[in-house]
Amino acid sequence: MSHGLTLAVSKGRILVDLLPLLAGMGIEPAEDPETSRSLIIPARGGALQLVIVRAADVPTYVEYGAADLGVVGKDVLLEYPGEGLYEPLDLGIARCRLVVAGPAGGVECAAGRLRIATKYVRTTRRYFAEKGDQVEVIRLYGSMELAPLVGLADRIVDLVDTGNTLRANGLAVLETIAAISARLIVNKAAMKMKNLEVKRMLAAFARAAGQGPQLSSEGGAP
Ligand code: PRT
Ligand code: MG
Repeated sequence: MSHGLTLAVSKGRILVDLLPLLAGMGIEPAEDPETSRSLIIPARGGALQLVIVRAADVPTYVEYGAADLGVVGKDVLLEYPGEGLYEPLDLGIARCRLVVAGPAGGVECAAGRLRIATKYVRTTRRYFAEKGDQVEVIRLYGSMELAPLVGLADRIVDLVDTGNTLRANGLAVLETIAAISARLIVNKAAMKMKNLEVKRMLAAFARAAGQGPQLSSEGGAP
C-alpha cells in the first residue's frame, strides 16, 4: 500500500498547531502522534504519512529526501546551513518572535564585547555582524534565560511568545530579530519527480492555511 508523500514534523508546539490544519485538509493520522511511540504514522486515506523527528532535524530529513515535505519553524531554517530546500509556504502557525533579551532593569555590562548566550548561534552572529557590533556568542542548548542571571552572558537571543518566561526571570525584550512562524518545506528532487502530488499537497496546505492558491515566492519553488 502506498503512503503517498512523507511529511517530517516535530512533536510539541508545531504538531499541536498542524493537526487542526491537516484535519481541515481531510488528513487524519491513524494514531495520535503526541501519545504514540511510533515514529512513522500513516494518515487515513493514504495521501500522507508523518515521520516524527526533532525540530532541528526536520530540514535534514527533507534535504536528503528521507521526507518529501516538512513543517518547521523559521527559527530552525534561519540556522540551517543547507541550500537544498524549497520553502514555498508560510503556514502562519506556531508564531513567536526571535529576540535579544537582557535584564529588565537595563543593567550595564562591563566594557568590552557583549556576551550573548543562545542556541541560535549563526543567526545571532549574522544579526550583530549586520549591525556592525562586535559580540561574543556562547552556544547553549536550552534554558537560555538562566545565563544573564548567573553572569554567563549579558544578553540572550531566544524565542518569545507571551513573554512570561522572560518576565519570570527578570528579563525583557530589547530588540526583535525576526517574526517566526512554521513553514512548509519541500525536497527539491520530490518537487520534480513527484511534481503533481507535491503541487496538489501544496495547494491543499495553502487553502488550509487560508492563503488561497497563491504561494509565497520567498525561497519558493519554480
Ligand atoms: O523541545 P526540543 O528540544 O525537542 O526542540 P524544540 O525546543 O526546538 O521544539 P519545540 O516544540 O519546543 O519548538 C518547536 C518550534 O516551535 C520552534 O522551533 C519555534 O518555531 C516554535 N515556537 C513557537 C516556539 C515558541 N513559540 C516558544 N514560545 N518555540 C519555543 N518557545 C519557547 C520560548 O523560547 C520560551 O522559552 O517557549 C518558552 C515560553 O515562551 P513564552 O514567551 O510564552 O513564555
Ligand atoms: Mg523545546
